[in-house]
Amino acid sequence: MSQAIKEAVGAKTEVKTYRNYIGGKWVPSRTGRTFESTNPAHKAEVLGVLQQSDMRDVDAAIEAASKAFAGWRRTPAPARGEIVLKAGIILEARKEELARLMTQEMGKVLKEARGDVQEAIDMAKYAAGFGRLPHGETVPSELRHKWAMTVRVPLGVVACITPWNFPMAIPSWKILPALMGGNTIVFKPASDTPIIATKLVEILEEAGLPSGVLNLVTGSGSEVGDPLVQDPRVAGISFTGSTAAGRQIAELAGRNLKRLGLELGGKNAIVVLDDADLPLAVDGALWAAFGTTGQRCTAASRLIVDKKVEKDFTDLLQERAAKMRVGDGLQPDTDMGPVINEAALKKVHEYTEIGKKEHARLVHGGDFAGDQGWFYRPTIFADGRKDMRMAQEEIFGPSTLVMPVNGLDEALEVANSTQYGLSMSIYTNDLRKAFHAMDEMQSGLVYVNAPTIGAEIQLPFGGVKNTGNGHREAGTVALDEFTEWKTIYVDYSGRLQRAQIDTALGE
Ligand code: UN1
Repeated sequence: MSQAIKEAVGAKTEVKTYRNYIGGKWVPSRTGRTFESTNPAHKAEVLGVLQQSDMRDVDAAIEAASKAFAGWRRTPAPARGEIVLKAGIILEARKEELARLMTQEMGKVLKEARGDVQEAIDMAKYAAGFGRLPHGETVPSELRHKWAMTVRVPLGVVACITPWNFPMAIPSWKILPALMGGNTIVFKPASDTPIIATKLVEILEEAGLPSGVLNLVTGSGSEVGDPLVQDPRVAGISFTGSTAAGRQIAELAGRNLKRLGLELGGKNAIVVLDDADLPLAVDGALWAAFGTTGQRCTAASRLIVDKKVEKDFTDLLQERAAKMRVGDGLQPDTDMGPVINEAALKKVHEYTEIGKKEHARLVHGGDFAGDQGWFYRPTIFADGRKDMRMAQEEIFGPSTLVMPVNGLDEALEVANSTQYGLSMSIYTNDLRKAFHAMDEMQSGLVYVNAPTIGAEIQLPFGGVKNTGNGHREAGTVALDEFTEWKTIYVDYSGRLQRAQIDTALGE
């Protein structure tokens, strides 16, 4: 029964309280304080009560993770993989239930929530296989009777700090490879989506993860995140969120020379050349700008279009946006759900005001869409220029800017004109232009004739410039963020052999 129906029939609503998971036990916070998780499509609907933790809970979680480390590090990687695979199988069996919960807690439409859970299932199946892959190299030594090789070793206790926009997929990109690398974890999920994060932890527990290997602490960035990243017992941090928060974490982590993987903001662009398949480009732009209500770090908030086709493109896009239904993502006819919370709604609208002041031309939307939830209309501005704030700053909502250009060179120059570099795409049927763009686009992901969103887990994910710090998640390199290399030499000659000095040619 939905909250609305319960209220209508006067039924008493039972709201579940969720706890932290520390050392294999579900425990309340030492603060005695709690916070609520609500449904962004029905502001009044409380989905659950969560622990408002502080540094004491963080301390207990780090302690538990530190204690569990020796046992987990020594657990053979194939055995670690069995647990991760089992978690994937449980996720698969519970996909629909988890997707529905995700739509309620995060707001994305149901088919996208299914995709989010699917991304975690894919990651579990993929990461489980790491347990049986080579984890180093053997390399010839310069000297006789000597072996040289490398092995991956875990970092130790790692902190996984995750955002609300992919509340199942992104934690799985971090937690599962970190586990496969032999690390133990303190997981701090975003406070907008703590229930779905709790479900992921429950599933890993059910799959057989030993006590203390994964610990969950819910609460704010200042009370949980800050002490977590500053604690000297935490060897590595993996964070996805805003560039401002990432910069702060990097400063704190830098003082202690911690391993740090950052996945930060984006201002992604779709380039549409005059020879492009225009309806295809419009399909892509609509999906990349308004899918997940524009709340993907890969969302296309800039549409850089050749002047020769810009009017047709914009008209078509406007027509399509006008048909989009905004509402509760559980309703099958909803095309776009709410934004995550009131602050996000205000921010999106603030950028509408900024766009108008900067004389961008409002083509569609620019207004709220009902007050039951945090709804905003799909918003399109045109006549964009690269010096506009709308063209430079991440909005993280359903707002996009059409930017007219003359030809490929100007398109690429505009595309590369921000501090970010996560995802870019080009629509063209000219092979030479496509390859030129692939070479020149300053971004971690490049798509040809496809939108900026929709990365697959078997390839590396991450960005350049201020989008990150050089790390990549997922793909064959997923373990790089969570392991160190150990180089081992074994000399069985029985005598002192000096590298670079003794020649191996003689006996
Ligand atoms: C994000 O928005 O932070 O490529 C991740 C995509 C998704 C992941 C997005 N697979 O759009």
